[in-house]
Parts: sequence; structure tokens; C-alpha cells
Amino acid sequence: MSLSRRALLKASAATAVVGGIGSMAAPHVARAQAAEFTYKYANNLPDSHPMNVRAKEMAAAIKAETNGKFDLQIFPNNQLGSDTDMLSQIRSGGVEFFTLSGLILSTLVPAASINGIGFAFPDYDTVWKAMDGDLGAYVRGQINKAGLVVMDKIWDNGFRQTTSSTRPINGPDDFKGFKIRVPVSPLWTSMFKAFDAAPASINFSEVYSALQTKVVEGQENPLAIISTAKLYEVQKYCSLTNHMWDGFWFLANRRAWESLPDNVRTIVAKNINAAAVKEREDTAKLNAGLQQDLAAKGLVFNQPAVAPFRDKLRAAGFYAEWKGKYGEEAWGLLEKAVGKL
Ligand code: X2X
Repeated sequence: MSLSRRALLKASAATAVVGGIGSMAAPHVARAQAAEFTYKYANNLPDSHPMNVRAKEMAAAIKAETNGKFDLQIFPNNQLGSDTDMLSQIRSGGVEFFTLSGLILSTLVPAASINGIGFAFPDYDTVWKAMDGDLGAYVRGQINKAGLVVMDKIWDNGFRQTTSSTRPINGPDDFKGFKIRVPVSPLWTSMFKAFDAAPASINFSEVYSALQTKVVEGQENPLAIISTAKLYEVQKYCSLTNHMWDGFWFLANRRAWESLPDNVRTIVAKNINAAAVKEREDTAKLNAGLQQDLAAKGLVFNQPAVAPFRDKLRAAGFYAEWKGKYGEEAWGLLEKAVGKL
């Protein structure tokens, strides 16, 4: 090869590199480029819930920062199936990302339901300290051991309230024989059995119609979901039982995650975690402000005292049973965050 030809090749290689860097740094001047990675993110919530609002924003930010290389497609509202379906899809790689309540994830990772222990968390401050601290780290460790990747920041679902078409819940006795839908999770069933209720495990995708056709009398969810999923249309009473805090782990299929280049992975994780923090603020605000709005839509509110519910769970042996299931280490981390149960 002649000297001049070699020099020419070197020069064009250098131009290609400079061009590449230039287009990464200034996406607005880059040509539209087909995505190298198109990943699906599935969830069970309506489009208007803060989770999907922030997810859309986050997808746009990821696309811009990767210069179009990474395209996150969002499938809200159980479009790809129920939570049970999506959990098997995230494991097989049918979807790359999925947000799931830790309580439902516990069918695969038993420790993941621990934040849902009845009446454990008094407020959001305590929740975020625990879930961004040692308790959350412990649960994420267990999720990893089960073969799934999980982002650092858990997304907020909220403190759960009880709705009904038949009666308000003023105290634990009102739960006796109450036909209540619960998500598919042993902890949920166990807690409502401890209240002598009649819990039925039903995926969220079926909840509206189960309430409408009166297969069940009631259900329990944070106000943000009662509002965005329009459950107030098929319920009459809302009892502010605040019986547990629930959040969504942002899960990734391991093979899909590990096939991303490091720099793309960093951008994706950074934006997902930042969106989680914003979604927490939105959702907490929404949960705090919705009572009036829902009352205007016809829901009748009441706020029962917490102590009788806790006493009933204690007397039924609920805390002792679950302490035994989670083990000393996990239970110790929970009590370190919330106090003795
Ligand atoms: O299924 C529910 O009730 C929901 C939407 O709150 C969860 O994902 C746990």
C-alpha cells in the first residue's frame, strides 16, 4: 500500500470517529437513525397514571441521549396481558422491562412482599428511607438472585384504601365475610383472611369488570388508581384504611439488559431512576389531593382508626407468621425502619 493511500485511510477513519462523537453530542443535528435497540416496557396501569406520564418523558430523554440508538416502547394498561402473563414474559424475554408490585413479585421472590406487611409504614418518609436504604437493598439482592435485573429506585403505588359497593369499613369487624378482590399474592390473601374476609385473587386487568358484575363487593388500591382506573364508577364507599404501602419494582430481563453496551445501559438506568423519583412526587401529591374530587364523583369517605386493625392482625398471629416466613434478617431490616411490629 502506498504511503499516501495509507494516510488517506487513516484520515477517513478519523473523520468517521469524529462524526460519531459529534452526532452523539448534538442529537438535534444528527440524521434520524434507526434504533439499534427497541425494547418493550409493559405495565398494568392506565395511560393517565403518573407512572405512564413519567415513563413517556423518560423514553423521550433516553432516545435523545442515545442519539436514537435506544427506543423504549411503552405498553400500558395490561395491553400485553395481566401481571401474571407479564411476569412470565419478563422472565422469558418476551418483554424487556416490566413494573410489578413487590407483593406480586413475591410469587417468584418471597422477600419482595415485605414492604406490604399490614400497617407497617406510618408515612412516605419512612417508606423512602427504607426502600432507598437497607430494606430495599436486601430485596433487590433477592430479585437479582432470582435472575431478574432491578433498577435501584422503586416507583410509588401508594398507601392502599378500601372501596366497596356494599358497606364502609369502620373497623376490622366490617371485614368479616367481605368479598374483596386482592392481587395475586400470598401476603394479600393472608392479611384479609386474618381479618376473616373472603379474599379472591384477581389480576388488575379484571378488577373493573369483577366489581361491575359484583363477583366481589370491594377492592383496595391507592386513590390515584381508584381515580385513573375509574373504579369510583362501580364502587360506593371508600374507607381510608391506609393498610399497606405498595410500590413497583422496575424489572429488566437479564439477557436483554446485558446485551446493551455499557454507555447505553448507564443512560437508560439513570433516566429510569430519575423518572421514578419524579413519579413518587406526582403520585404522593395525587393520592393526597384526590379525596375531594372522588367525593364529588359520588364516593362516600370515612377514616377508621388504625389501632383496632393492628390489634386484630396481632391477635390472629399474622405478624408472627410472616416474621417466620421472611426470617430474622429481613424482619430485622423492616423493624429497623418502622419500629417493633
Ligand atoms: O393490582 C393492583 O391492585 C395494583 C394495580 O395496585 C397493583 O399493581 C398491585
